[in-house]
Amino acid sequence: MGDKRFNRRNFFKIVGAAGVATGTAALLPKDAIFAKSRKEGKGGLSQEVRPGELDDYYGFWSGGHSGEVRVIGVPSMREISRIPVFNTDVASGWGITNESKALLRGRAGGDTHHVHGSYKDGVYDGKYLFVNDKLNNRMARIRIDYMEVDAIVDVPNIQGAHGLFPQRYPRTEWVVLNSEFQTPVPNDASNKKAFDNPQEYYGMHTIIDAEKMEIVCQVMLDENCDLAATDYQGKYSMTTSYNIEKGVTISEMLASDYDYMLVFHWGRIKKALAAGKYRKVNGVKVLEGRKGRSDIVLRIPVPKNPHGINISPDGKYAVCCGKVSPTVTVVELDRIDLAYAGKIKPEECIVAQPYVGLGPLHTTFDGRGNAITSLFIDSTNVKWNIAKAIEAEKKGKEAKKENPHIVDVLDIHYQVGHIMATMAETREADGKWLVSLNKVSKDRYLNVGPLKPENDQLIDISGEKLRLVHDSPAYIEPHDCIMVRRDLIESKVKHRYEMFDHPLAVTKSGVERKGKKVTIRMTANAPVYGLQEARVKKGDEVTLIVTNHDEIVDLSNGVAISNYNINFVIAPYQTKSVTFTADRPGVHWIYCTNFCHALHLEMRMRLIVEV
Ligand code: CUK
Ligand code: CA
Repeated sequence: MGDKRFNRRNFFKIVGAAGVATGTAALLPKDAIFAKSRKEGKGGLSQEVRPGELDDYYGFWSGGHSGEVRVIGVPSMREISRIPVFNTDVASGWGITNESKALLRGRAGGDTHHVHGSYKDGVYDGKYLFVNDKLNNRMARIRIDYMEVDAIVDVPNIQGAHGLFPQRYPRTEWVVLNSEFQTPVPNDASNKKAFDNPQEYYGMHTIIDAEKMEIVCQVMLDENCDLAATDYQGKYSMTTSYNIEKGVTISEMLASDYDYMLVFHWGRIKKALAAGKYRKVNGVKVLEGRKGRSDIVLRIPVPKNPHGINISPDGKYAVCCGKVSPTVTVVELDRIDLAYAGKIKPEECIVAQPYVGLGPLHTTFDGRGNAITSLFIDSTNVKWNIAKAIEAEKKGKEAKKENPHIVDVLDIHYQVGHIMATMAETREADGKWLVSLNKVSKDRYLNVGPLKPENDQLIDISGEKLRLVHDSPAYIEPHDCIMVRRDLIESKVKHRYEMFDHPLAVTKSGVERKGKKVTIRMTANAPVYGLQEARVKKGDEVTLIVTNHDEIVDLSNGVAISNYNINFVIAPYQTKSVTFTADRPGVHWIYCTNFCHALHLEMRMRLIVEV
């Protein structure tokens, strides 16, 4: 149990008793953390995480049109935290502070679908998460040490920024981001001739530098790009395309009997860039990738309107989900070299096309040669064996009829989109847990009105059969997730900020006026701010900068300005700032919103706005 004096509850008692003086925090060790690892149950996987125990995996969930990312403990399925990304979050102040506004550049709102981590040698390196914004066409990077967004790159020339995947090998230098919607290029008044001519709409496969968060280039296509993947060799990225027709209505998008899996040749992309074979559109290098005009894209025909694409953890196969076809297409990645060399036809890269059921959307892997595919229409997860599917394909029609590849089918509740197994997008897929991100929960929870939660179901995949263990409600609407072994993340995550990484970190409180611009600098040490009052004049442009000087783990302060709709939280050693116009005269209390101390309620000061 450790020293009882040092847990958080007792900390409040001690500090409360010690009085209001600042610096009482120093009585406590800086990193008093006593939670324990979870004990594994007997006879299969146990989901139980007892009080005081920690989960085995960090789950990173996209938040869909909430615009955020969520951190879920697996297997408990407890929501541990939310990382605001493209949204406004009034609890933390994301979208309210100057720091977050600078990153959002005036657009707080988003639609996050795919969260993926940075890699080294095919396994997460614990440095970054990347996430797309389908709404405003950008990509954010979250630094894992603070679990906070540190960069957002706006991507011109695309719409429906959707499939996203980082380079897996040798390390993440590039991240690819797809445009699901074709548009004119450029898409502005200069090109209005194209508005009514969808044949002049194009898709883009965008490549982003993961460290610099700048666009490396875009590959222009006639097709749209839906989901994305990268191989385990650093040679190719892939996407599925469901609108090779350039349709603008559903029936037009379904007109062709087939669509494509597109494969992008990174070596040739680098060569084309070095040779200057691009044109610049909106400041971005655009490479020619259209059919018949370029050798950097390979088109593998797949049944019409495919959706997910996932790479098996052994790096051998890409699995493309049929969506409107009840099959998945298995592509052997070694054959892609041959197809690029012109030795085989693109369709000869396909080594199996097994039946899985109705509405296959996404596939994940257990690391033991099995794949698990989500079936939206059937509302099932189907487990199937990759080798058996390939073998049956070789033997022919009769062998395929028996569906020898299918291992198990599990009913889920209901209408599943993505599924993901623990570590499945890495070389170290461990085949323990599967999460089925179901779009519809219907009757699985207490009725909360017409708008119901999603239903994330936890499934034990350690045995032959898929075993449903837990239902977990999720607010609208996660699309995808990854589950990362705790040891790869935990040691990277910090308990406090580096105070002076923020150029405006405050060490001395005070008010400074330059004309109509007023800067209020103050420290926060629970339960006091560094100032008791600040006086400004009506109409002043006021910048408030606050630094939390408490080093105690988990001792965060809030800063809220009454009637000014300003509210944010500062974690240990963090600095945040806001700028506002003092347009409401009077006495306005600035108070701490984040419970910090026995005298938390007294942690307040006056902002006096004089006329
Ligand atoms: S998509 Cu939503 S269920 Cu954005 Cu990965 Cu398939
Ligand atoms: Ca189509």
